[in-house]
Amino acid sequence: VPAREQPSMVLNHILDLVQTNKQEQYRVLVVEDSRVAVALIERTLGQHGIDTHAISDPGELLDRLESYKPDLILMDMYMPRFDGVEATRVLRQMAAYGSLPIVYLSGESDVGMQVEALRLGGDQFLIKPFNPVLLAAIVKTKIERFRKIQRSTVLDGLTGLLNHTATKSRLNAMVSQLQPHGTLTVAMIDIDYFKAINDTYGHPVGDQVIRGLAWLLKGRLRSLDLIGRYGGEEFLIALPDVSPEQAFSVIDRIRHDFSAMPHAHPGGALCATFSAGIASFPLRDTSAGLTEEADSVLLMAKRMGRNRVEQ
Ligand code: GH3
Ligand code: MG
Ligand code: MG
Ligand code: MG
Ligand code: MG
Repeated sequence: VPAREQPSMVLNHILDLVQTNKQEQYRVLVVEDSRVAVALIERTLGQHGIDTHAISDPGELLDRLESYKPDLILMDMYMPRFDGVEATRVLRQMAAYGSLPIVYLSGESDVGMQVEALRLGGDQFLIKPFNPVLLAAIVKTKIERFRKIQRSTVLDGLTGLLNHTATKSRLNAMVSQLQPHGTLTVAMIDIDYFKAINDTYGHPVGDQVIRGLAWLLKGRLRSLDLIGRYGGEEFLIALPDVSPEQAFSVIDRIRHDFSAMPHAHPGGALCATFSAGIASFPLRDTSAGLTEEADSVLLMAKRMGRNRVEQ
């Protein structure tokens, strides 16, 4: 198992999958040495709009998994320089590929061997020559389910934003990718007197307020900005490539517009406000440092009366 694998890399890999998968074609990595089989598989899956990439060299497997980010592997068992079952066993020990669908497609007709191959990590066993309709159906349904599960591990159900863990992981990645002269501003946003909104209007209305702020943030920030639901009514955002002053004015405008946004409740509509604390790189140069600073500045904004952005 390669040493390069770390927990945050795994999560970022899933995040990449989720983000790139939005409208993207399904991708199948075909591990197969027979050119004829590869051509047949590519034609069959291609007819269903599924993209394929074929390899037959074990040395290529990990790099191709990282660069191609497949949704499924179609794995041959016997190749001159490649043992498909052994490769599957190794992949299953890596957190990033622990749940990636792996379907064997092999001429092996011995049930004992098939069972052993499944026991070592495969999801399904298909025998050559394959039935094209069945192959396409299995690939499609497995990928559909895989993408759904991937999304649910990084996205928050109420808002569709990144969840707490995914937010931290993405922030880590953003900080580690910063150039020496790069800029990054982190803001911690917390809705004011939210408990009172829940107590007065009920939890479902509180939920609507949270969704309203998420919707506003999504609409106002760029696709390269990080927006995460950090806690119940707390959001963390990170804006790269803008000065702290520019970031401040963007967030303060959002604060202003949120305070004027009506949220419906059974008896009419209410308005809510938020407070935010801002911290910038390179004044703080780690994701933990940025988060802590933004948090303590947020506390200051609360103490200074709420409905304000401080830095
Ligand atoms: P402050 O202005 O100091 O931030 O006061 P506050 O009342 O907003 O702060 P506090 O942290 O005391 O309250 C947050 C509340 O948010 C407590 C919790 O019940 C509620 N909450 C957390 N998650 C959710 C959620 O998903 N939906 C709803 N409706 N409420 C939530
Ligand atoms: Mg291709
Ligand atoms: Mg073979
Ligand atoms: Mg709070
Ligand atoms: Mg609050």
